Amino acid sequence: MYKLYNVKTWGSLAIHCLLEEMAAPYTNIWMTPEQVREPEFRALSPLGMIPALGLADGRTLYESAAIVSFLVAAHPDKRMSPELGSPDYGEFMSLLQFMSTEIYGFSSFAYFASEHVKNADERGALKTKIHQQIDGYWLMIERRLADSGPWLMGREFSALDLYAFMLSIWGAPTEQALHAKYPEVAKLGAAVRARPKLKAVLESHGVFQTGGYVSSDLG
Ligand SMILES: N[C@@H](CCC(=O)N[C@@H](CS)C(=O)NCC(=O)O)C(=O)O
Repeated sequence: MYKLYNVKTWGSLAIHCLLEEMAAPYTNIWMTPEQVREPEFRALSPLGMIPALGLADGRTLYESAAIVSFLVAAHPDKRMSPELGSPDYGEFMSLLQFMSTEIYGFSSFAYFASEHVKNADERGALKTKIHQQIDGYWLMIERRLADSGPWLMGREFSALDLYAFMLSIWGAPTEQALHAKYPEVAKLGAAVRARPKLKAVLESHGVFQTGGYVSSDLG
């Protein structure tokens, strides 16, 4: 039985969706942002970040891409990735790492921009630059979906689509603005929301409807 350390709309959303899609046994542990920042949580997961996944033997995994990679490999019968070790799996891993390092990484950098600058003007300039970078990454995803969709791995739905969906709800300035610019990304979002196993999870995070995510970013 896994333990999912979960904060509504945070990086645990994709893992929460994946566990539900796979019908894997897990205990869901809702946390507040304040609890995540307590030393007790850091004792469990040294990164002190969400998502974290507790394993049956007491260890805790962190880093969203690593958790996704672990889960798809631990439950290959659920077919949430291409066959392990196949060329398609290599491509799956490239996309997963790209989304995690570049889109998630830069999104976090934008979120915490005020920690890296001296004043509001600098913060605005930094965020503009970061969002231009992220926009280029969404263009890559849009083109891939247009060329070989409807899913990121073509005709086969996979964990990548859940991960991309999570990133898209954080779209800047809003999810709707991202959809207006990238119609294939909008279609992916609608297709993920239409998956019967995900309705309750998405409702529990308040993101079953487009635009349900409300950023606590200071701007
Ligand atoms: N590289 C990490 C990033 C995780 C991350 O940035 N998580 C954020 C929430 S989306 C977090 O836990 N922030 C801690 C905080 O705000 O105190 C991953 O992919 O898991």
